[in-house]
Amino acid sequence: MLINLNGNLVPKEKAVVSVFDHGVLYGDGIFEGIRVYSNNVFRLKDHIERLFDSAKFLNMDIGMPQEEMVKQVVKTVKANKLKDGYIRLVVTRGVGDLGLDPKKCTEGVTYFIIAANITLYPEELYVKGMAITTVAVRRNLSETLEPRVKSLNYLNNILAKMEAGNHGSAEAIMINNLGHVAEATGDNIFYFKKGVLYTPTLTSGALGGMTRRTVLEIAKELKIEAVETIVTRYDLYTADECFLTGTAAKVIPVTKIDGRNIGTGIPGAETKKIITAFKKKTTSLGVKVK
Ligand code: PXG
Repeated sequence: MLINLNGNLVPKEKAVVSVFDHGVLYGDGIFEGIRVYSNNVFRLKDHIERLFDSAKFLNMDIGMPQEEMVKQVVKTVKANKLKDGYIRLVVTRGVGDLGLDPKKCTEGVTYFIIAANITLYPEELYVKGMAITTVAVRRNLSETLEPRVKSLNYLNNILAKMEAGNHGSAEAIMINNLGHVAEATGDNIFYFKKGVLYTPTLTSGALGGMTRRTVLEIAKELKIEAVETIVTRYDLYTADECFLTGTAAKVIPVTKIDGRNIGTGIPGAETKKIITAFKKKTTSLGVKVK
């Protein structure tokens, strides 16, 4: 496996970062998780745009234009001959000194790109649907750490995931300080009610997911009414169908929430339509690497 470390392809063993890197010391950094489907890097340019927006929020200069980062990703995928898989792109503030002042990072950002694989949930859950639970840990607030920034601070989500695990659940639904549903720990959430598709607004505390965006585009194409709105647990419990979306998760049906069956307790017909349409898009929308 070859890792792209600051533009150089190096073997896995040599791909190391300094203990004085502020990504390690303070979580001062950002990342993207991107999938490759049949030699197509899905929505690559959109992922890089989101990365640069995260950097902008953190006032971090990535030191290259977006097009160059696209090329670095393509280079890494080609070097690893990755036809289907998962890309992890990380950018940190770079090597500094002790003390959290980012001005100490005078050498510029550190970046690395891993082209490998990922499995989030067991395959059987895609067929029978998953049971998930709401948790006590709240989603980050935009007043503290803006949840739309895909930063290296995922403790909030990790605590939520652990809490779900303690309840025997594979995934958590995260609620914000107002009691509104935000998203899952690494996935956005959608539900169907009387043929209309709903998902929480980004200001509820959701990441602007690429899979979420794709599903909203699919809804438009299939002439399904889709609404971004405030969602509470009531809406989820009384939904006809529910599913999660994410790069790692893809589109996965949810059939039980907090012990309540969603609809009839099996993956819904509308959800299956979305999954079929999503699969088609994964190989057409993006940057080809062959
Ligand atoms: N919300 C959060 C908090 C995320 O981290 C999503 C939603 C879905 O966004 P995309 O753009 O992927 O549709 C994410 C993405 C992992 C992993 O290692 C997590 C994500 C992506 C890839 C891998 O668990 N989260």
